[in-house]
Amino acid sequence: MTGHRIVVAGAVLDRDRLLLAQRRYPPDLAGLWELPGGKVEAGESPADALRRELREELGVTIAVGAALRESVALTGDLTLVALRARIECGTPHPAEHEALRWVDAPGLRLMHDSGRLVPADNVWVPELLGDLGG
Ligand code: 523
Repeated sequence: MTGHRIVVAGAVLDRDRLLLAQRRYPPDLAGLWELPGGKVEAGESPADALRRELREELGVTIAVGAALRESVALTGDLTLVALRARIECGTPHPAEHEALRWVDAPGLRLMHDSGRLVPADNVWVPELLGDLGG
């Protein structure tokens, strides 16, 4: 398993809305919107890593739920997975992102169709639209 790393992203859901975060880096992803998250560190589960990342990046405490079905092979040895999450405590603020935005199903579809999502995250849109009732 050396050299193989998991990146975990959070599908933070609140009723009929999903939280998106606008990346600042690297240049090819800057300005695009993602499910916030980051790399799983040694000794962490993906759920642990997501709780840590969203505390650091957004200042919230989350409860982690079921994984989204698809995972994505990124460049290098990174595999991207997504876990559903719900905010238990706090209001999200962008400590590391350019901005945050809550979108409903039409809003998510618009972000997807206009090419404003980070490329890898497009794979989750159909399943997320189902969650959002769209
Ligand atoms: N993605 C991605 N979608 C997505 C996330 C959270 C991450 O495609 N929703 C990609 C972007 C990077 C890689 O996964 O190529 C690592 O994500 P990053 O930079 O958010 O992870 P960090 O913050 O742990 O990484 P460093 O700050 O670079 O250590």
